Amino acid sequence: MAAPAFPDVMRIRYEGPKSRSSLAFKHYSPDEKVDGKTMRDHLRFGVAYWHTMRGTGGDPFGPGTAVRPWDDGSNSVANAQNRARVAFEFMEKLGAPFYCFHDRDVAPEGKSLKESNKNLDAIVKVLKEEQKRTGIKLLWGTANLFSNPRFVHGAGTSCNADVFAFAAAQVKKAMEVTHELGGAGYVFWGGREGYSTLLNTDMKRELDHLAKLLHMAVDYKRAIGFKGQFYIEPKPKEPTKHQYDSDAAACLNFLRQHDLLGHFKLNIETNHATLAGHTVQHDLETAVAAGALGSVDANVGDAMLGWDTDQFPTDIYLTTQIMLVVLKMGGFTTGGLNFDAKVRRESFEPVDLFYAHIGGMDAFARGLKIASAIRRDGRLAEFVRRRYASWDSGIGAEIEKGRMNFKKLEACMLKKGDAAPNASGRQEYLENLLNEFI
Ligand code: XUL
Ligand code: CO
Repeated sequence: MAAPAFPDVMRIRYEGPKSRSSLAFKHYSPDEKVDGKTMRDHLRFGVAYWHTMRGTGGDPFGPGTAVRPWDDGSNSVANAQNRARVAFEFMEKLGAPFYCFHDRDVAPEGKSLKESNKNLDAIVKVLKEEQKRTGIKLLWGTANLFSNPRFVHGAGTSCNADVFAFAAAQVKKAMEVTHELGGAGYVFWGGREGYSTLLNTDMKRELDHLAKLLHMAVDYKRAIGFKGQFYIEPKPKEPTKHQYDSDAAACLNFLRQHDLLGHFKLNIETNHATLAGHTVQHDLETAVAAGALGSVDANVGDAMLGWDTDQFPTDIYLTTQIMLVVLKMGGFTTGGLNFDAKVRRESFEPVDLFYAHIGGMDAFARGLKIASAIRRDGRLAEFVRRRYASWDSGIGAEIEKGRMNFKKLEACMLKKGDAAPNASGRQEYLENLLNEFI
């Protein structure tokens, strides 16, 4: 048994709002029930392996700053195996029930696909042992189809058919290991599936190819008996100028057009929605309306910066609004709240990883409790219900039932002379109402 990587950190416990300990939960009390379900089961927190275990703090202006004493800095399988054990020490001490990874986060890429697959198997063996030892589960797996230079023109949308084939092989393997580890889901994030200039791009052909890749994944899922949920994760920009999966609506349209909608749900990430010019609630609601909200990548951007800063969410207003949508849809089934977030470059010590996750978990615990209280109170839902009351009877109900047409509606209005007066939208009143609970 190796020496602990976080010797000074004990298991993070719930100490309540009065606690002054920085390494304790003030609000996340995993066994406490909210609306008949434990907070653990409501929130289904996941740790993102790529940020937490592989993030270095590097940026375009300077190298990484992160101090990670357990990491020997090499690309060896032994180092990756050790890192996997450290990941589980971290998650066990934190009390995170889930984690998520890309194939290339957990295992080094080899000189050939064969060697990469072998490396991955060697790490999956450790992940499996550690899952068994700790009870921590895999929320979702995915393949990194964007870092290696071969994916310079994309993966499923590459102009190079060989690259498409390589991507398919990589997804196949990543699906197999996700299945082997009992993953509850598998994510497809677009990576470099987009373009920088239309001058060199056959957009229709690229999109058709992407659909082909996803259909092959659906077929292979059936072939190996993988029962986890497939997700698409929308993002509008970064790394390419125009990402095909730019937002929830674009993803849903793509899935519908290519007859894939029944096989996929969406994994909505806060900072991706905001980069698309939406609030995260907008993209969550868009997904829910299509019966396709699967999971959430929990993070937040910076209002001052126009890129994917992947910060830990600490804003109670935000977490409340996310949890209002999640509760409205009846909670997560296969999905959860995966912290696709990283500590700042200036927060380079190992203990900062704990502070970051504790903050995110407490913020969501509060969001959950507040959202639940708002729902129990009922005034917000009642306001919205009443706002649409004209659709519950009379002309509105007839339209909804499909019993109306232009001629009948014209006759109605000719008789009535004008529409009934409108009522106030009461935005300020509703904002005050929300603040009563926050
Ligand atoms: C990139 C991003 C990815 C996906 C998984 O912005 O969010 O890490 O979550 O590939
Ligand atoms: Co993400």
